[in-house]
Amino acid sequence: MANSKKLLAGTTGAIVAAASLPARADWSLLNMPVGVSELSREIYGMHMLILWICVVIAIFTFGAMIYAMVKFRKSKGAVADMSMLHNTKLEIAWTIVPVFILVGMAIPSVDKLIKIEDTTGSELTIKVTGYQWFWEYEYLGTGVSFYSRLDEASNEARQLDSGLDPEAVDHYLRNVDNPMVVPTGTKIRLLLTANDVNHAWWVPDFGMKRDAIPGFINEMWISVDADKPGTYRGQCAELCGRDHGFMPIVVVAKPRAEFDAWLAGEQVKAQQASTGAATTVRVETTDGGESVRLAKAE
Ligand SMILES: [Cu+2]
Repeated sequence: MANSKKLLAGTTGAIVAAASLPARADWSLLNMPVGVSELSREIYGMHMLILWICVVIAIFTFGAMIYAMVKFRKSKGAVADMSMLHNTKLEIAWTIVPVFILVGMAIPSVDKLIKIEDTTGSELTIKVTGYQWFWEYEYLGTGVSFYSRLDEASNEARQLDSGLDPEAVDHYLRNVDNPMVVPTGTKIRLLLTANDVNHAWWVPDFGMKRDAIPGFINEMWISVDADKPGTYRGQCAELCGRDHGFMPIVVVAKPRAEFDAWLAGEQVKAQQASTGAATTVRVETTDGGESVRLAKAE
């Protein structure tokens, strides 16, 4: 009797503790974010629809199972009903019903998959290359490209025996030196590849994650809502080596006009860098071929 009282007290304590959790925990972290694009909202909606279908199925099947185990237990003298064995009608029913459920789930998800793959109508293409352990963003056709690495403050604080408090670093391990900049309200195609090992480009607020594989070009597209400019953060999502955890992704979404001004500024910088630092010279090689070298401008 004392034992069952202890058990009751323990269980009650656990329930009370669990009930007080919402005050402390951020429950939104348990789920994927709704995101900031039409595509991310659709993916979220699909995810919730499937989740609730699974919840209903789970309640129904576990409910039936628990009910049967309690109601027809041996100690109550229950005897197996053999008419349920090899019951053709029942077997057809429990084959057909799941087929309908699965087809019902497949139709809306195929619709989303087609949308995810459809990069037509994109106004800007950015080639994203993963390296051990940073990213390169190349705005195709504009001459603008740059590397994006872990920011200096995080990098210093992460060193062993740095003596620095990571808690004091703004967006510790989630900040970069040069963020990717995109215009809002614009469909942007991303071409993903890698230069060494597999990486994966993932920004949860865009609802999308895709592998960056050496020798392959993967496509995806993003489009940030016109009314949601801001800074969105992500990470490499493919275990890519020692510093996998130190190659974050930061995307700054700016209104179109601001983005155009930023891009024009970057183009000027790129032009100055290419004319000021080096010029390309072609050199005849002894076997009749040609090699390209960079030489310092005079
Ligand atoms: Cu990586």
